[in-house]
This record gives sequence, structure tokens and C-alpha cells, in this order.
Amino acid sequence: MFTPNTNPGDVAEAVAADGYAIVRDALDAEALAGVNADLALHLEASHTGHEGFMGSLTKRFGALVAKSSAVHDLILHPTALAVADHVLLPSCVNYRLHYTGVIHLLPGERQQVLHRDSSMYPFACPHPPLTVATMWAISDFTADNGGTRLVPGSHLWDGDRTPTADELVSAEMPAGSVLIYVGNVIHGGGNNRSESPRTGVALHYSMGWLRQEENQYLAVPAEQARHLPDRLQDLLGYSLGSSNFGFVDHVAPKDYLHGVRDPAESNLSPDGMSERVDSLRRFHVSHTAQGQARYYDDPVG
Ligand SMILES: O=C(O)CCC(=O)C(=O)O
Ligand SMILES: [Fe+2]
Repeated sequence: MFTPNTNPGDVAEAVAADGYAIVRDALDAEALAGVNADLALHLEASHTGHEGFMGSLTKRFGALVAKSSAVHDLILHPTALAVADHVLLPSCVNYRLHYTGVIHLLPGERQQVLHRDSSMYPFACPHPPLTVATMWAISDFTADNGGTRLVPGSHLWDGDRTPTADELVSAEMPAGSVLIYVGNVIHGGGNNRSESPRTGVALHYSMGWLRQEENQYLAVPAEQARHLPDRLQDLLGYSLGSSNFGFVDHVAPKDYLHGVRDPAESNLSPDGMSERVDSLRRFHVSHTAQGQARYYDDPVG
């Protein structure tokens, strides 16, 4: 477990090596209160009753960029971005906000099926990390209240290796801490045997050449996106994902967002972009993930 003063580079190396890391008390009390205040009404209005993967006693809702300015600071948190830089940037010129959501496990919720988030992409395991997830503890996370369970090192495993009970760990951390993990590590929400809900804010990032899980262009109305901080616009997808990648009518997306309509006033290949593309670490993919297990038998039952 790291502290807020840990060098973000050390956190990034731990995530790359072990598949996950926890930074304790990454948010101060004021930032945490701000998130709680922004989310309270949305949490009240959201409902349980999902099935399967989403959990039947779990409240979930997304589109957090549109719903909470306090969450913007979490998305832009230097440690989260340092980990995403370290893990994702070797193979993309920039990365995106992939998913935003509140995951609120009520007492009695059963453990979620163990999975890899990146199994939505057709790569056989092991494959390089394509996404980085942060799970911000808004309540305390304990082994008893459904703290996320993870299998350290499983981001390096073959797809057919199933974890044993002694390979699972529970992310235990006080409210205000953050769990950061790669999308190819095996994990899942825990079982809430406590009397209180477990509340997390999940913010994921993905390589800029992948389709984002949550459609940020529809989740955040353009009128609102136009007034967001520049870096947040980049993360939503209003920056070029490579040279010529993501344009609108031959105008760069951020220029278009700000009203430019003439391609002559926009540059789809900014300085340094082709060099960056040329220097990307390339994947060698010999086969796709056909037949690969998506879910793992739970060793705890
Ligand atoms: O709720 C959690 O702790 C994890 C949720 C999760 O992994 C997911 O929904 O993909
Ligand atoms: Fe997950």
C-alpha cells in the first residue's frame, strides 16, 4: 500500500509488475466530501435489480463527467495519469477516458464473477494492458463489505489458467484511497457481508485507438464538453488519437468542438505526431481470443 507522497512512478511500476496497487488516502477529506455531495442525489435516484455481471443488489450509474465536477479531479489525478502514461503510452499516442461509474454494493450483494475487463477485446492472453482502471474508495473497502478482489500477477497469465483461493486478495482501503489495476488482471467485486453499502467510483482509461466502453461524446453534451478543462476534453476523445484519427469533416475534433468548420484552419498532423506514431511499441498478435474463457470458476465458491 502506497501513501499520497509516494512517487507516482513507483506506483506505476508496481501496477505494471503486480497488475495492481493501492494508494491510501489519495483524496483529502474535502475532495471526498465534494464527490459525495455531487453523487448523493444520483445515487438515491439509481436502482438495483441488474442481473448477472452488474449485480442484483448493486446500484450503478455512469456519465460521471457530466454529473460531477468533483469527479473531474479524480479523473485528472496525477497518480492515476502517471500510471496510465506508464502502462498505456508505449503503444498509443494518447489514451482516453474509457468508463466512468459509481458501483455501490448493498449489504447482501454476492461476489461478482471473476473476469478481465479487457476480455471485451479479441486478444488472447497474455496480451499487453489495453486499459487501466482506478477504483476510488468513497466508502471504506474491506474484505467483508465487498472490497474488489484481485489475482496479483494474473495479467501475465495464459487465458486458461484459473486462480486458486490462495491467489486472491481483497483490496482493503479506507475511504479516499484508490485501487489502480490493469484491465487484464483477473478481478471482481466482492461479497458484501457487512451492514453498510460499499461505494466506489470506477474511472477507466483505454488506448486511444480503441473504442471507449462508455460513449463519452453522447454521455457529455457538446455544449458542456466545450467548457471543460483542456486535458479533460483530450481524455473524452477531443484530441487526435493518432495523426488523422478522430477528425470530423476533416477538422480536428477539438477544433470542431470549438466551432472550426474549415479544414484549412485545423491541423490533423501536429508537429511530432508522426514521430510518436513511428516510435510506438507494436504488438505481435498471432491469433485471436477465440474460445478463451471470459469468466473464471470462483475458487471460494
Ligand atoms: O465493484 C468492484 O469492485 C469491481 C467491479 C468490476 O470489476 C466491474 O464491474 O467490471
Ligand atoms: Fe471489472
